[in-house]
Amino acid sequence: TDRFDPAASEARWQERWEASGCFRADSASPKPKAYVLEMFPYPSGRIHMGHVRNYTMGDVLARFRRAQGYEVLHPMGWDAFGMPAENAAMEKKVHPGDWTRQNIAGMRAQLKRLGFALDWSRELATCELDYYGHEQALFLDLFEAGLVFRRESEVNWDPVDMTVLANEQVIDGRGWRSGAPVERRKLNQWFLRITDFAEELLEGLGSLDQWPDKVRLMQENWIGKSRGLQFRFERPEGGSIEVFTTRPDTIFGASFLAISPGHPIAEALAAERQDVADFIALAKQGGTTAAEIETAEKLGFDTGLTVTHPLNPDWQLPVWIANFVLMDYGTGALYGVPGHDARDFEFATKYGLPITRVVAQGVDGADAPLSEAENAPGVAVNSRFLDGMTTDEAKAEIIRRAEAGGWGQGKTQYRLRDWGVSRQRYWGTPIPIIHCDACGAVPVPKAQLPVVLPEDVSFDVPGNPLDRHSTWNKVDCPKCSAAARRETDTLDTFVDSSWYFIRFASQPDDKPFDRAEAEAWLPVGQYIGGVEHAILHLLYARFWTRALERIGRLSVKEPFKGLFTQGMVTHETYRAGDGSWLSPEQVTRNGDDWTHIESGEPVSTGRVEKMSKSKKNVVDPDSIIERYGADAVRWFMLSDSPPERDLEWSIGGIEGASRFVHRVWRLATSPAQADGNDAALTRKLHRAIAAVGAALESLQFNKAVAALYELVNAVEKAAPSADRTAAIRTLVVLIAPMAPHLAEEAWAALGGEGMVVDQPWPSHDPAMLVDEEVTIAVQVNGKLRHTLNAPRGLPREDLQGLALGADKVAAFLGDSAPRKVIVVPDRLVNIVL
Ligand code: ANZ
Ligand code: ZN
Repeated sequence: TDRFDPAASEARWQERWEASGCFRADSASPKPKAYVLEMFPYPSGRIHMGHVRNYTMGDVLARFRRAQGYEVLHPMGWDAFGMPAENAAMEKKVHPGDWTRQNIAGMRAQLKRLGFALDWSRELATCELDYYGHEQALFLDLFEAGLVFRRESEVNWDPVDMTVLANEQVIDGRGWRSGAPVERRKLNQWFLRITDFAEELLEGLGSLDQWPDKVRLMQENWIGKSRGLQFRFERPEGGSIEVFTTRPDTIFGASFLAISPGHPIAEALAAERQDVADFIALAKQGGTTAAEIETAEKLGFDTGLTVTHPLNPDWQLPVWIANFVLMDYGTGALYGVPGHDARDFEFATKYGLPITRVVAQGVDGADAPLSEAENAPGVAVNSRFLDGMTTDEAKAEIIRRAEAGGWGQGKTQYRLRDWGVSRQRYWGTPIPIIHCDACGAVPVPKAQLPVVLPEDVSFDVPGNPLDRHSTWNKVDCPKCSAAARRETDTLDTFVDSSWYFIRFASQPDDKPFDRAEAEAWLPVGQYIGGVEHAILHLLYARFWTRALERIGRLSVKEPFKGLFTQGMVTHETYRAGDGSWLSPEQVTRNGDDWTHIESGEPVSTGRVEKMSKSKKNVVDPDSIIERYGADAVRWFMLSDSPPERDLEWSIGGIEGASRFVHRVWRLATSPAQADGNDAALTRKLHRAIAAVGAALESLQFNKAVAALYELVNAVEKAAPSADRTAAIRTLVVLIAPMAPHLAEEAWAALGGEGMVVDQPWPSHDPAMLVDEEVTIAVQVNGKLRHTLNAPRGLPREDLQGLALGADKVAAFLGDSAPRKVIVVPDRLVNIVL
């Protein structure tokens, strides 16, 4: 056995772990608990390197915690509902369920080949009845508690395919299949009242000290708390228009009023005037995401209406309808201040509306020209009684006057919107509601749950197959028994991922979770995933947990105690002469140049980018595992970069990792038995134990790897001794979280008892960490004249003797005896002449 054979060894140990049940989490265990979780994957088809990196990190931590004596919960499942399965159904004529379950089977096998320490007995898939049925029950709990409501809201509508589109199906404002410009359309949809939790979700961020600051900041911005003023502009013909502003200090810079195309005044006008109706239709084109609305070209329509400025009865402002004003934010209307708001500036420039400076960086800046909107705070100018006040003072002054004058009210506003959870799609959790003409929207009685998603659906025409199902959507009203209609919207898949970590912790058949069991594990101690989920998923999961807490189902407020967001796996990109992308397998290197294997043509190399199918710069984990083994892949994933940074995939890197695996194997199998001690090596071993432990504790996997490299170097160099043999055994335990198969095989080769996976984490002797030697500064009359090395803890008299005896010092002394010698042990000897 001089060569380690990953293929044979890995399969063997994976089977043994499975047979021993060692990764099963026992909720009733008296041991302290550790819940390690990586964001569960969407079963898109195959595991990619990003998954491998993410799950390897979690796995190392899970194995480390286990060795430390924790009862570890480290589960895996599938975020299995969602659009791609329906797209596959439309394109490949395969049922979304079949497509999804096949993908799960394939990806599960891939994960198993990587040897992850997962409790597969708790595996779940959100598309299965024993998950989404419980989700329906939770939805009804929230419904009863008043946290669910229905409201008209805008969706993306494809006018050619006659279907609602998900945001990701809108590409540059057009339907992904029809290519037709997307319109906004109003539909009745279900919402969760996340805005009720805005303040506590914001405050809760303060307690999440094991989260990256940047993620907390992103959530804070998303919640977007701001203090502002809501106030009325009176209309000369009677009535008024309410606006919300966060910059009341700019009130004298107002140039126009803008209302949303969905504003009641706009709709009333449209009912009478065709030109208004036409404009509104135009303004509603384009997607519904805030980002799209923000970047779309500004469009306006002058209604001819005017309003009166609240602080000057002689000042009339024109009322425009503008496409950038959202209906569901503030009051759906704003007053435009082009001098100090970028959107207003663009709008005013386009339509020739006045632009006035009302904020400057000093009172003498009142006349400085404006070449763009300046939104920085400063002092008020051109603003009558506000002139000279700071922005904050001026804000407070206007709010005070508005409240005193009864024309406005100071208001705290959150940018956070209620969470629209309705999706007009098939492959999702059916919303358990029944619509009755007489009784309205009636929740499905819990005894009638689950509402099972029908299997017999067709995807030959666009739209939601549930709408055109011949029987499924026809039901009797649970209240009055009249013929009624089932809700055909399904839940946003973010609902599915908002509580899967609870279901992992406890999965009884008859309810979503057992409270005591769930609380034994929660909160998740360490959550690991991509930063792309920094806002939505993490915020929704925090909300869902708090909602359950509020309705008395759980006493946990924050679901994820620690959060870690790992970097991406990147790879160089390659392009053929015609500009098309080439995959790494299609190219070969000669010297500094690359060629296309098939055509022999030269290839240009592009930037190092995240591995993605579109750029073809992906490396498939399977072929790499095949070639180098799982441990080498795991080792490489951990070694080259700090885990929060991007990791560039390279053949050199994986080959280096593979060589290392074999080096460790040779150490473990080289039978250099000998007696005798090696104090220096033992000292290095203890340092490595401490360093690896500290690195894993703080998720600095690359540092753990570096410490292990050092230790392996030291062991290789050391002469055979009993200490060396012992060091190799400990090394194997230290390496086990990262390269578990190698560790097991080596452990067995060393005659270790049982499996490495059951070995406790080694402890180090703190005394061994201290340097044996210290450097002593020798001063003569306070000036540094010499340094010498001495054993740590050498008594004063000995140090003094060493210093005085040194040749260099003797030269300074000459014949005279020192007047005084000051000794600071382990640090300094000062000789005063
Ligand atoms: C006047 C003003 C002057 C504004 C200025 C900004 C800068 P945040 O801070 O994100 O909460 N606004 C109000 N309602 C809106 C709506 N329904 N759709 C789009 N924009 C709307 O945004 C608050 C600001 O966004 C408000 O303050 C308002 O413009 C605009 F120098 O009022 B501001
Ligand atoms: Zn009824």
